[in-house]
Amino acid sequence: MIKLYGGARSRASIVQWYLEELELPYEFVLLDMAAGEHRQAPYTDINPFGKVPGLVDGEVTLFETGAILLYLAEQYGELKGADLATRSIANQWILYTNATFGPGVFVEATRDQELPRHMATLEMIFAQQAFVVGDRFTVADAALGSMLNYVPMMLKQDLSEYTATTAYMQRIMARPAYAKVMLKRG
Ligand SMILES: N[C@@H](CCC(=O)N[C@@H](CS)C(=O)NCC(=O)O)C(=O)O
Repeated sequence: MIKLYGGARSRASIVQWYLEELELPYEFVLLDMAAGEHRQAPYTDINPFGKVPGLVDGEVTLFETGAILLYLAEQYGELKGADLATRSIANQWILYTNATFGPGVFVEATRDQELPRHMATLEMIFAQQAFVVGDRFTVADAALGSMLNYVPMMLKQDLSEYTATTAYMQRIMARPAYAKVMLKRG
């Protein structure tokens, strides 16, 4: 069975949400991050950098949220058997989220400049389509949708002027798998 390693409040939730979307059986291995369990063996056999999430599926051992999402989509999800162009577009959005949007928006020093730039472009995209890659939910939404919803939640940024994007964020939040994993707090 797939084993997902994470902390109580960590990016492992993004992977867990996508596992729920795919309706895959999995075990969530909760690491005691306050006690530093993620920085010690045996977890460092999965991620030698001591960060979560990590995933083990049979012979496959992975770390990095984006790499894990892409693996799951290709192995079990909508990218199974997809052509190179389709897989590359998913990869593009996952990399955009984690390498461009995330660092630009979540780093305080660049936020004021970067957030409006990203939001203006995303607004044009979501004014035309319901999801990141068209009219249906894909792994690209697991990556970008989770990160976008973190913006008001964690950074207390008001995104209400971006009406098409906030409607997209609501669509993401209304998904049963998202609610089950991401909104179960307290
Ligand atoms: N780019 C990595 C970031 C991983 C990361 O920074 N994870 C955090 C939790 S959200 C972590 O493990 N922090 C603990 C630490 O750095 O000691 C990914 O998306 O997997």
